[in-house]
Order: sequence, then C-alpha cells, then structure tokens
Amino acid sequence: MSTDVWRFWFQKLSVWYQLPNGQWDTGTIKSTSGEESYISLVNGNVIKVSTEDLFPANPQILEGVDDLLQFSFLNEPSVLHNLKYRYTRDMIYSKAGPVLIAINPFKHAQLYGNDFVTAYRQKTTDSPHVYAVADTAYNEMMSDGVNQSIIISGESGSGKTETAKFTMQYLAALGGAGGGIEHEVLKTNCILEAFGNAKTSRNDNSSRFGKVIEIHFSYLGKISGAKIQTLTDLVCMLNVGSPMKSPDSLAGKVQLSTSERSFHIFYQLCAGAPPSLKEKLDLRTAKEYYYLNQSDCLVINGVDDANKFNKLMEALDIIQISREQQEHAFAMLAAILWLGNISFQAIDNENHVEALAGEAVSNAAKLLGCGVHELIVALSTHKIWAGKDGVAKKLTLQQAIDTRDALAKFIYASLFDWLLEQINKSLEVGKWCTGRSISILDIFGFESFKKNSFEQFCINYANERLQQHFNRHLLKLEQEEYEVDGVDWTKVEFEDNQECLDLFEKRPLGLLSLLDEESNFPKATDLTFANKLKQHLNANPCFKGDRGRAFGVRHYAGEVLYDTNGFLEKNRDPLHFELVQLLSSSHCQLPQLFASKMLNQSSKPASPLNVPKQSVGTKFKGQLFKLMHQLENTSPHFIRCIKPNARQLPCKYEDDLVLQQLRCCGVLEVVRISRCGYPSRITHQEFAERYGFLLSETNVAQDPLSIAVAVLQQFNILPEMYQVGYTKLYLRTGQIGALEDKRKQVLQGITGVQKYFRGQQA
Ligand code: AOV
Ligand code: MG
Repeated sequence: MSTDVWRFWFQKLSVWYQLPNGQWDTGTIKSTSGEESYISLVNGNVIKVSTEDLFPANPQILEGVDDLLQFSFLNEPSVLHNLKYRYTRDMIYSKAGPVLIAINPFKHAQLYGNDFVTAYRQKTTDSPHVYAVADTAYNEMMSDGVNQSIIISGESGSGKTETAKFTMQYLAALGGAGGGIEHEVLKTNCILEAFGNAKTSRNDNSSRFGKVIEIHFSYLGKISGAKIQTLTDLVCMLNVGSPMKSPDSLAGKVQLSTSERSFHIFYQLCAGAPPSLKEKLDLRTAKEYYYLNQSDCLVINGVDDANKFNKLMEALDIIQISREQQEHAFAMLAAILWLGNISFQAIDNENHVEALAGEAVSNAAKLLGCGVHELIVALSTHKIWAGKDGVAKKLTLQQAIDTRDALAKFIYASLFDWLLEQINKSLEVGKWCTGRSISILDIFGFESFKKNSFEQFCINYANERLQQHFNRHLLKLEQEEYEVDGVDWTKVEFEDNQECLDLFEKRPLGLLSLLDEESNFPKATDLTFANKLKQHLNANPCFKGDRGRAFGVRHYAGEVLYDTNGFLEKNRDPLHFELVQLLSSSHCQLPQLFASKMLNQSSKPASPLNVPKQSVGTKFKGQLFKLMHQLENTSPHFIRCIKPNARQLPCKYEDDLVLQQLRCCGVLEVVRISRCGYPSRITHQEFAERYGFLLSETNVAQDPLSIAVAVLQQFNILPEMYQVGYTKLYLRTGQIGALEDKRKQVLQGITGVQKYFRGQQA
C-alpha cells in the first residue's frame, strides 16, 4: 500500500498486517519512512514492517457487509476477515458481486424451510442466500424466457450437494403445482446419493458422479418435469478405499484404507433389507463381503444405514419404480457383493487359476441368472480369436481378479444408468411444457489426495473445464462486451486456465490422447506411459515431470501429483466379450438388458472382436462436453462453496484454507471487475421504452439514445455512474434500482389518480 501510506498515517486509519504465524491483525501507522512503517498494535506494542506488506483496512462501518462489492478497499485480509466475521455469526452466505459465496457450517443452520422461502419470495429479506439465487434465476426465466443455470462449485466437502438440494427445495416450493411432480423431483436426491455417493476421507457423503438436473417449468411457472444428466462413466470405479481394485487376495495382501467406504447403497442394503429380501438375495452383513471389508470403516458416525434403506425404498416407490423392479436392482447389488467374494485356486504350475466353486460362485450365478459352470469358465478363461476360431486361454490370478472386478464394475455402472433412465422416465417433461428450464449443476469437487489416481485425474479435469466456464462468463465475456460496445474500460487481468485445458485435451500431444495411445499398445505399462508424458509434455508450463510413475499438473486450484499406477487399465475398461455373452444368456431381465445395451452401442454387428471400445477417458470427455454445451445456452448464476476446515467440524474457520479456495477460484477478480464494471445493461431502445415516459421535458429528440440520456440527466445520475455504448447503456450497481423506484412511484401515482376519477364517476 505504498501509495496510500501517508494518508493512512495522517488520518490514523487502520491497516492490516500479518503476524509471523500468518494470522492477520489490524493496527495504525505510528510512523513511516515510505518503505518501512511502525505499526501500533491494539495491545499497545509497536512493530516494524515493510510498507508493502500492509493493506488498508475498511472502516468499521463496513464490518460484516454482505457484499464484498461494498468494500472501500478490496484485499485478501479484508475479505477473509469479513467472511469470518459473518461466519462466526452464522451468516454463512455472502456475495462477491454476482457470485454467491457459501461457507459450509457443518451444522444445522437455521436458515431454511418455509418461513425463509416465503421471506425470499416476498422479498422481505435481501441477505445473501441460496434461496435468493434460485429466486433470481426463476424470475429471470419467467420474465426473459431464457433458460437459466445455477452452477455450484467448490472443493470436495465444501457443500455443493447440500446447496443443490436447497436450491431444488426452493424451486419446488415456488413451482409446486400440487401435482406431486415436485415431490418426485426432490426424492431423486435420496436415490442418486444412495447409489452414487460414498464416504471418503474428505466427505462422509461424497458424490462420486457429477450431475446436472434440469427442472422444467410450464408457462405459469409450475414444475412440469425434470431431466437428470450425469457424468457417470467413472462411477463404477470411483468407489473408494479400493474395494473394487484388486488386491492379491490369495497371497493375503490386503489394502486396508481407513475412513473410506464404497457406495452407500451396499451398506444400506445389507443393514436394512427386510428378512424376506435378505433370504431371497442370500444377503449377509457388510463385513462378510470382500468388496466392503477391505476398509475398516463399515459405518458412518451418526448415519443409520438401515433407516436410510427404508427411506430409499419409499423414494423408489414415489418415483414409480415397482417393487418387482426394485428387487431386480437389489439382486444386482447382491450379485456384485457375491462376485467380490469369489476366490481363485491354482490349477497348474504356470500360475493359472480357476474360480473356486462354492457359496460365492453359486450365489452370484443364481443372482445373475446364469449357470455356475458358465460363470466359473467366464471368470477363469479368456478367448483369443483368430478369425472365427476362438481358443480359450487360461488366466493368471491377477488377470482373473481383474476380470471378476471388471464384471462387477460393469454391472454397477449399468445399474446406475438403468436407474437414471427409470428416474428420467418418471419425471419426463409433460407435453404442455414451454421448454423453460433451470439447470442445477453439482459435480464432484476438485480433489488432491496424498495419492491421486485416474479418478482424481478425471475429476480435476472436469473441474478445470468448469472453472473456464466461470472465467469466461464472469471475467472474459464481461470485459469483451465492454470493448465491443465501445465502453471506456481498463482491463482486469485474471488467471486464464486455457493452457491447463490444452494440456489435457490437445491432440495428439495432450494427456488424454497420449493415454489413449498408450492404452492401445499391448506392451505398455504405467511406467512407459509416465515416460511418454514426460517426453512429450515437459515443455508445457502446466505439466511437471516427476520421479518414476508420477507426474504433476498445475491446476487452477493448485498442483496435483498423479501416480500413473492403474491409469492404462482403468482407461481401457477391460470387459471381455465372454462376460457380456454370459450376461446376455441370463434368464434375468436386468443382466440381459445390460448386455444388450453394451452390444448395441456399436454400429457394427456384435462379435467377439468388436465389443465396442471407447476409452473411459474419451467417454468422460465426451460427456463433459455435452454437459458444458448444455450450460452454454443458459444464463448462469454461480455459487462458490467454501470449506472452512478440513475436518468437517462446525465453528472452525481456518484462514489459510479459506484463502486458498478464494484465490484459486478467482472470486476476488470477479469482485474487482464488478466494482469497476457496470452490471446493469440495457439497450437504448429498452431503456427509452421503460423510462421515457418519466421525462418532464418534452422538447427532446425522439431517438432512443437522446431519450435515454435525457432521463439520466433529469434524475441526476452522475456521469461516472453510467457509460453509453454503441448499442447499450451500462450502469453501475444501484442505478437501475433507483430508476425503478421512481418509475413505480409515478405509476402508483397514475393508478391513484385513475382510481380517484373512477370513484368520482361512480
Ligand atoms: P460436496 O458435495 O461439495 O462434496 P456436501 O454437499 O456433500 O459437499 O457437504 C458435505 C457435508 O457438509 C454435508 O454432508 C453436510 O454435513 C455439511 N453441509 C454442507 N452444506 C451444509 C449446509 N448448508 N448446512 C448444514 N450442513 C451442510 V464432493 O460431493 O465430496 O465434492 O465429491
Ligand atoms: Mg457432492
């Protein structure tokens, strides 16, 4: 703050300085040499600091303001202090210009429910809230007829999914037609979370899939249906704690991971299935299943899985999935659990193995509707095709385990897709629908663990794309519009992440292409893949070669070190044709359906040689593009969720952690642009039509621009409060509000007079 230091000294204004422990505190400048300053602290002590490290503090009157735009001085310590001030008073929402900041309270906050919905609907309160964002989106959709989106982002555990639910609640309350469809829409959360969420070390209820829920409205603004789109290709392997990875069970090597679980549904089913269902599915307790007991965590504090299962069944009923279909779905889950328990025995001296006949194999076969023998063969051999002839090759232990796990994952992923299809069918948009919609986006948050694998690679790639969407809309497009429309404007610099996206997407030399190339190469290993990356990408500033199998990526949210272990295998998605064949010969409905879907994906007739193969990474990218494309055509509203501490604890606000999240998501830049920007824009024509009648002066040229300028002058709107572009007027915050008030007053006056005259006539 070198330039301001004399003023601050002279006027005895507060400044922020940083303590050796990193904490910020305020003091006043006692004396200064320009470069160095002596600061008087609140406790009377005086310390010497470099003037450059000082930041101007905001006057007391601005303490706890609800929009960072209102600050006299915008700097990190002021922002941090303000958010903390509010957070400790249970005001978890704040605005950063057009962005809503939501800090996870990690406790029940008294901020939701009918009274709050009414208050935001009737605008009796205007403090920042997720309801207010939903309300704005709804109003804009209704008045402008433009589809809206609410884009929720933030790190894992920061509160995206909860925020998405509150948004849905508000829209359901607003757009409830009494027909129950809004009720159905809300119930989808319970189902999707059971099947798509798991406990990780970051979040007890971590979404392992991304979703956009598009809520459709009728002309009257009533909910007419909904459509859910997901990023799910990964879902099958995104379950954590390696339950579906393949630890070497015969050798007794087991990867235990603490505090993580697989998808909630498995534990819910085991704990909550009624006795008759348990018997039908040969269900045991969770700890008896290999896929689940690889983690020492089987229950979540404060969560009753059995109760959740009952709630799930109710939700499935509401979504109109018949009890019979529900049972089919549960049978698939039980089959997966039993598959995991299948072990293998050596059958020769060449390390070949065969699935061990026993309870696990027979239960899995029964639930899958196939023969025990067929299942054993499919899990122990792989046919190699030469022309029309197939030769069955025996599998090694590792290959057999991979085959078994691939089958389990395929069934799970197919089940998830099937479920989604049923949900979408049930919520299908009615014929009377206008095509107006609000989409709510909630994807998995940025992740950086000690060890990061293919899953984190995909998740972080998706977040990188989302960040670009944010940058484009709030930083780039805004500034471009000023330039194009001839507005006098000093550009605000911001961190562009195009380079990082290029690192992922460029062909042929990007991470995803190189991964695909290496995955198609039979002799490739994770190490050759890592070397290939280093060979081609070392010059990219977002790439960082590391030792052995590791490589680093400089993401917008920080650097992440990835371990290529398993990348190739996960990207290949190794499902043998025999397994698909096995399922298609099943006498049960779902396995048959899953197999036929898989085979129909390819345009060519299915044959052992062409089980349709698109790599997992490429599929993921395709889904991501589709999702982003859908958002491009909407008017976006952004919510940034912030995690105040890493331990999921209430009332703990860690400055560093918050600052890092604020920095990496570009919130400060957005505020900076909004402060010097003109958030209200309106074409000359629209402006003249709306406010022209307020003119008392009749001697004004009749073109829209002259009328508009005359209105601005009549109401003493200062020249620094607006800019005139070639096509639009650009106004600073608050100006349109003032004009609207005037307009309302005058209109009320007119109706008052009309009423009076009508009264006279009567
Ligand atoms: P996420 O969606 O951002 O993580 P969640 O929405 O699952 O995070 O939030 C994590 C936990 O924080 C929840 O289970 C709640 O306990 C708590 N929480 C979040 N928001 C609120 C709120 N407004 N009020 C009360 N508690 C809240 V991840 O899905 O891991 O990226 O992949
Ligand atoms: Mg989530």
